[in-house]
This record gives sequence, C-alpha cells and structure tokens, in this order.
Amino acid sequence: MKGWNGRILWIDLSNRKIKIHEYDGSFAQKYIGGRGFAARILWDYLPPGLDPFSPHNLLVIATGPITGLPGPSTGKLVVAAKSPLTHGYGDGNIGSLGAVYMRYAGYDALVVTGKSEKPVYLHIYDGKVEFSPAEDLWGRDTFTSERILRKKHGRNTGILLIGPAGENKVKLATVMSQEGRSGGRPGIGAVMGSKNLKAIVFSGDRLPELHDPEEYKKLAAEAYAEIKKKPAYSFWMRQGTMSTIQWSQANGVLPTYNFSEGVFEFSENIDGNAMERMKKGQRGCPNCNMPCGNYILDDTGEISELDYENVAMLGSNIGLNDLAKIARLNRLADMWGIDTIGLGAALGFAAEASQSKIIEEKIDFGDFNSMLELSEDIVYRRGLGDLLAEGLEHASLKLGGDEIAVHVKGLSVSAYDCHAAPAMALSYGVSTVGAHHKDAWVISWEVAHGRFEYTRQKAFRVFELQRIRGGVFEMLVSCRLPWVEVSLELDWYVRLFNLATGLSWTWDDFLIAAERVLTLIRAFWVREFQAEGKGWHRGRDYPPKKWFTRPLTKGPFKGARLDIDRYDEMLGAYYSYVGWDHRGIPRASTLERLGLTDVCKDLESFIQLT
Ligand code: PTT
Ligand code: SF4
Repeated sequence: MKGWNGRILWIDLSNRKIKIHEYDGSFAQKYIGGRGFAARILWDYLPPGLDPFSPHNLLVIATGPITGLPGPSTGKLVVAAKSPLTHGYGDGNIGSLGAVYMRYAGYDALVVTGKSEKPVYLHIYDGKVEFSPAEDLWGRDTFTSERILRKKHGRNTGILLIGPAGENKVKLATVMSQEGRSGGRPGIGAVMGSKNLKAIVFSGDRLPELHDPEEYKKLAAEAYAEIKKKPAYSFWMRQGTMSTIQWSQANGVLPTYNFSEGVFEFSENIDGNAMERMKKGQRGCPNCNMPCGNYILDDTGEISELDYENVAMLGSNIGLNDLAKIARLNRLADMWGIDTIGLGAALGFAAEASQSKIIEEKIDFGDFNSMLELSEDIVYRRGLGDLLAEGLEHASLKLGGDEIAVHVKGLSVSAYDCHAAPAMALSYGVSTVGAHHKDAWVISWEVAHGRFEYTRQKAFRVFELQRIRGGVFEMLVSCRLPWVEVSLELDWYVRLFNLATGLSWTWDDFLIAAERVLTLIRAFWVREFQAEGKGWHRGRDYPPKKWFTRPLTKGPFKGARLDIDRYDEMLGAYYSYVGWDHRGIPRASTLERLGLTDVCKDLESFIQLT
C-alpha cells in the first residue's frame, strides 16, 4: 500500500496504553482518510448512545493519502468525535503542521480514548508516545501554551491544543493550532478538555512511501505554478476570504443583528477593503502558496488573523462596526479556543433576547464592552454565559427564545443569511455536522440561478457539492480553497492521488466514496438519536424557524422569508437523490449499494429501515 502509512495510533489516557492498528488497502480505498476514517472509527468503536463527555468518547484526528505531501494546501487534518453540542457526528478541519508531522511520524490517524487523571499533553515521535504533565499549561491561553511547547520541542513540530474554553468544557470549544487556525466547531475542543488533554505535539521525519515520488513532485510543482497563473489569484492574495463581506452585503445575505437582516449599514467599515487598508501581513497553513490568513492589529495593537466567517459573526451579526474591535474579539476567541461562529451566534442571540425581554441582562447590539464581558462569561462559565456555553439550542429552550435561536441540530448557522436563499437553507439543513457551510456552499451558485426558486435542480446541486466538498476534500485531506477560490481543476487531485497511491482512480470513484461517507455519517446521527431516546425525524433537517416566520425588514429583499411547504418539497427531492427515505434515513438498498451492509444490519436494531 503506497501513499498511506497504513497505521492508526490508539492511545488510552486512562491507563496510558498505546496500540497500533494496521489497516489494509481495502479499508483505505473504501474510506480514503480524514472524515472517512473518522466516521468509520466512530461507527465501529463508539458505544451507541454514549454521553459525549464520557471517557469512552473517541477523539479522532485523521489525515489522508495526500496530506502533508508537498502539494497545494495539503497541510490540513480532521478532528472528530461524538459532539457534546449536537450529540451527533462532529468534526472540523484545521490547517496545522500537526497534519504534516503526524504523517511523518508514521501514522495516518490518531484515536484518543479514556481520560487522564490530571492534565496531560502527548508527544508523538519516532514510534514513541510520551505522556507529560500539563498542570503548568492548564488555564493558559492557546498562544502562550503553544509558544511554551514549541520552545521545548523545537520548530519542527506540529501542535494541536485547547484553551480555557476547552478546559471548561464549553460546548463551543475548538481545537487550535498556530495562533489562528481552528477546527471542530461542534465542541471537539471540549471533548479534548473532558479527557484532561491539553495538547498533542507531533514530530517525525519519515515521508510516507509513495508510488512514484519523482512524478508526484513534478506534478505538485506544476499544480503550485498553475495556482499562481489563475486570474483570481492576485485578488485572493490581497483579501482572501474577507472579500466575501462585500459579496454578502451586495447579495443581501450578510448575517446582521442575529440573522434578522441580510445587509449591514456599516458593512464598509468591516469588509475586505477595510481589512486591506489595515493589513499588516498574511500567513497560512503548511504547504500553501495562496495563504489566506490576513492579519491586522487590533485595538490593543496585537496581531489578529481575520476570515470572513469570523468578521461577519463577530461584526455585523452583533452590530459591531469597528474592525479593530472585532479583531480583538476574534484574537481572544483564538486564545480561548472558542468557535467564532458559535460565539457570534450566542452573542447575537443574547442581544436579541435582551431586546425582546426574554432575559433581564442588558446586552445591546453594537456595544463592544457588554459583548466582551459576555464572551468572557461564556468561556469561564459565569451567569448567563454558563447557560450559553451549553449551546444555543439548550440555552434557547431553557429561556424560551427558541424562535430567535439560529441553529440546526444544535450547531449555530455559519455566516450566510437564508431568508432569501432556500438552497443554502437546505445545505445547512442537511449538513453532516449541523448548520455548516463547509459541505455545500451553494449560495454563490444559487444567487446566479434563480434565488427564490425551490427546485429539484437546487436539491441536486446541494448533493453534488456535498460529495466534492464534504466528501472528497474532507477525505483526501486537503484544503478545498484552491478549487473554490482560484478554480484549480479537480483533476489535479485525481492525478496527485493516483501518483501517490499507484491506483488508477477516476473522479467517479471519488464520488462513490464520498457518497458512502455522507451516508455513513447520516446513519451515525440516526443511531445516536435513537439510542439516546430522542428519536429521529424529518424535522431535524429543517433550518431555523426565524427564516420562516420573521421576514427581512430592509435591504434588496425586504419582506423575504422561506416557505415551509416548498422547503419540505425540496428536502424530499434531496432525500430521493441521496437514497434516503421520507424520514431522512438511508434506505437498506442505499446502504447495501454503498458497501455498508454491516451498517445496515446494525442500524436495523435501532430503527426499522425501508
Ligand atoms: C470552520 C469555521 C470557519 S470556516 C471559520 S472562518 W472560513 C471560523 N474560523 C475560526 C477561527 O479562525 N478561529 C476560531 N476561534 N473559530 C473559528 N470558527 C470558524 O470555523 C480555515 C479555512 C477556512 S476560513 C475555510 S472557510 C475553509 N475550510 C475548510 C474546510 O472546512 N475543509 C477543507 N478541506 N478545507 C478548508 N479550507 C478553508 O480553511 P471547522 P483553518 Mg477550520 C482562526 O474548522 O470546524 O470546520 O469550522 O481551519 O485552518 O482555520 O482554515 O471563512
Ligand atoms: Fe490554509 Fe487558506 Fe491556504 Fe487553505 S488557502 S491551505 S485555509 S492558508
């Protein structure tokens, strides 16, 4: 087997035992890596219905066959677990030297189970695993902790770690790396915290064995050169994802005042052009020649790396119009290790709840000081913050603000308002982890293809994008932005994969593997909801109530809102494309067609399949 290391490292923190699981080519080809490995491992080894904070939850960190190899934007990894926020499948994607050095240490994936008695960090190198005390790091922010670890273990290491949010089991906590890379929105950082695991340090120097290393190197160099030739490259290098603020404002989808509106009257203060005027530099993930981590100085003079989602959710969504102040909240979120999207959604919810007298606390849109104070209260679990740290679904049900809580399956919606975008609403509704744009960012296509329509074509487009973005890129594992943002053709990835592995795959082979993993993840959600007694039903795939009941009051699409019956019809069309029944549960024939016969049998013991 070439391309893959063929080894998964298992670490039990309770008894400090390790074991190496060797897998063969058939597993590799069926699940490829990353999300594919994570979903299969969670399906096979996670006891159904488990409390996500149980020591038996599995923290899976997984790479793929081209991860870490010299090639465009391959310095990425997937972190996954049963989510404490949604109680379903949860994962996230991080750009980190950890991706490179895990592969160079000889492993494709790491599974951490158990719970350490005291705070601990792991150093994985040369076939060894060291368990080191982390009491002196516990309580420290991610920037300081990473600097301490890097000083100790040297520059040639990759570090994944959590901050105070993860330690305090805030369900919005992410896993962090490199002072500005974050992943695992569904609370994967909190799972790490529940295991008393502060950090993982990887080092190694062994490149995985490749089928044709010389040709691979040549093709990778050509791909890098091709990226630089693309017409979109130079503007991308100036603004990265930040230009999406201008795009969202122009198209009326910029989340504003807790997703009440799609335009922000101060958008020019916080958009890509404003960022460019303040820009101090840019940085990015390993192996990337189109780095998108644009940074500015915040209002205290500290470096803060800005992305579209961060600025929209901590800016327009909470009414803040000062980019330097938004940058401060953003930097603190990275230091605390909390999801900026989840945080912006919680703050926006609180401001609207305050306005509507659902809560007594006075929190005003646009008031930086109260937003900062509430953010700290969430991270350190004080007062209202403690409730919001449990997630939007829990907090809103407890407070009675269900109608203004903008989430799907408990995961807050990322930064696209969908009052006037039904396909994007569907994409959030059926995303693999709750409301995330990562699987199907259909909105740019939708805007150009009849945005108010509810068509079968839109449902198919969501499925098509899910297979590429949520399937192929999450399994390979590689950054999708060279394809999305500068139009690097997908065929480059097929050729790189074949040269690394010696296989002769076509694009269609990737699509089948992608469909398999998306269906497996759906089976996981259904199994967990059944096992926990919550039950699975079609309504789980509905977007937030607010988009149906509270129309936009201004902007180009004033008066727009979603129509529930037409949404439901489109959802039905989506189910028929993916081969799931009217409840959104994979049909037995679909599971069998995708080579998941064993999953079919297991799932049948939780719910009757059609
Ligand atoms: C991702 C989500 C996103 S998506 C953003 S900005 W984006 C937010 N970033 C956060 C952050 O930063 N700090 C923080 N404390 N919380 C944050 N929460 C939000 O998390 C990121 C890039 C971006 S920038 C995107 S779109 C692409 N995402 C990819 C993906 O998902 N898969 C893939 N194969 N390639 C991708 N490339 C791009 O990576 P989640 P990163 Mg992220 C600081 O994790 O859980 O998936 O949520 O990884 O290394 O920071 O790169 O406008
Ligand atoms: Fe990382 Fe951005 Fe490069 Fe993708 S484009 S690898 S997110 S720096």
